[in-house]
Amino acid sequence: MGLLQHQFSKEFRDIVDFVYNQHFVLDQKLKKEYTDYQKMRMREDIEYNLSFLEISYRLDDKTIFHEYSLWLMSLMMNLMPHVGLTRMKEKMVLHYQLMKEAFKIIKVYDNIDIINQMIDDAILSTNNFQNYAYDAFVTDDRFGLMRRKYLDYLLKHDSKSAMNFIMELFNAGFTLDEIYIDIIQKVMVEVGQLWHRGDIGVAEEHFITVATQSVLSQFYPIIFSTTKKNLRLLSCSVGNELHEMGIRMISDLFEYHGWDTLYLGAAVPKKSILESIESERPHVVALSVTMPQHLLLCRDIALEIKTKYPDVLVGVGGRAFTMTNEIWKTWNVDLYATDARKLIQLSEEKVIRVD
Ligand code: B12
Repeated sequence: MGLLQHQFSKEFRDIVDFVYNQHFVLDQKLKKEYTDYQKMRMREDIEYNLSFLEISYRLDDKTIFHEYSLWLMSLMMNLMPHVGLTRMKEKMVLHYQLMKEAFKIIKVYDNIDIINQMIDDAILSTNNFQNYAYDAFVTDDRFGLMRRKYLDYLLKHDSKSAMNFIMELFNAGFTLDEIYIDIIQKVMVEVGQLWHRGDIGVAEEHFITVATQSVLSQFYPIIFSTTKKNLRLLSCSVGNELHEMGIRMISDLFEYHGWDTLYLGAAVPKKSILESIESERPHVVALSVTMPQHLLLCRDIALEIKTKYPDVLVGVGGRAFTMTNEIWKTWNVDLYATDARKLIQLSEEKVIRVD
């Protein structure tokens, strides 16, 4: 999980230290058994778990930590099946109890009751955990077999056939929206689940991601040759988010549908986003978040854009929002959608009304 950099407050660091140290106090053997590397990974994991609790608290959305506790239990069972379900539940519950103890002793937030409720909810869902329900991958929609075929090529490391297959689909009349959303987006979600279940490793996940980016780039000559509508989109991922394929796909499909697009990638400072809005005057700004830790920054950026440029339509989306209790409804934003096709449709409806 080391890829996720999260800025904690000083007090939150103390919580991490407390939980980390208590694990060794409770299990004296661990100190001798664990290598320095294992200790470092353990600290990172504690930070990672607490970062979900922190963002859940700061956004006042309990769903984030609830969803995370289920995802985590499933991940742990896949990583360490030999531990067994009962023992794993005990370990996780102990971990949550240490968190509660830490918050009791170290004062971080005023409303400790909410923190306790969130941790109690995680304990409950851990104790009730049976199996993480995945969506069926090959469904009976007309793209199911195509997804299977594309993924199988990539799992066999045959990127050339994967590329040719996708191009053949386009030549056979499938639209770019269908190829991007009904095939590639769903394959990428499945890739994440394969990683989560322990069926493929990080290297495999990275290979498939890179190969898929090459597959998408084949379409650039087509995407950039469409007739333009004099509508502009500015898009980026928020914070130090490394997930940017979803928002890149959004930008590609807007361009394909006749918009002029400016895709800024990831890790763009708020100041630079605002400067780009000033110079480009886009009709729509799309902000993407995959890891919930970046939601707070997304809210701040969206708010500032709406304050300075009330006529610009601001859209938010990405996987992080599906882990919330529809949090975008409480923000001052204009658009939310779960895929690029819906966002294009909503944007075109709303832009016409504003112009
Ligand atoms: C590829 C991938 C990566 C790549 C990203 C490369 C890249 N260039 O983007 C790399 C290797 C960097 C990566 C890293 C990590 N990842 Co990762 N990753 C994925 C994976 C498999 C696919 C992401 C993707 O491209 N999806 C396809 C796109 C098309 O879908 P999308 O992003 O959702 O976008 C669509 C919609 O959401 C919507 N949308 C998106 N943005 C916007 C914006 C607006 C305005 C609107 C309206 C709509 C909208 O439209 C898009 C297109 O239709 C996902 C699995 C998943 N379920 O998504 C895991 C996943 C997101 N990763 C995960 C994790 C844990 C990590 C890591 C922490 C560890 C790891 N696995 O290596 C790090 C963290 C990195 C960081 N600091 O951010 C978890 C997150 C779980 C959680 N609890 O939140 C997932 C869900 C895997 C899993 N099933 O467990 N990852």
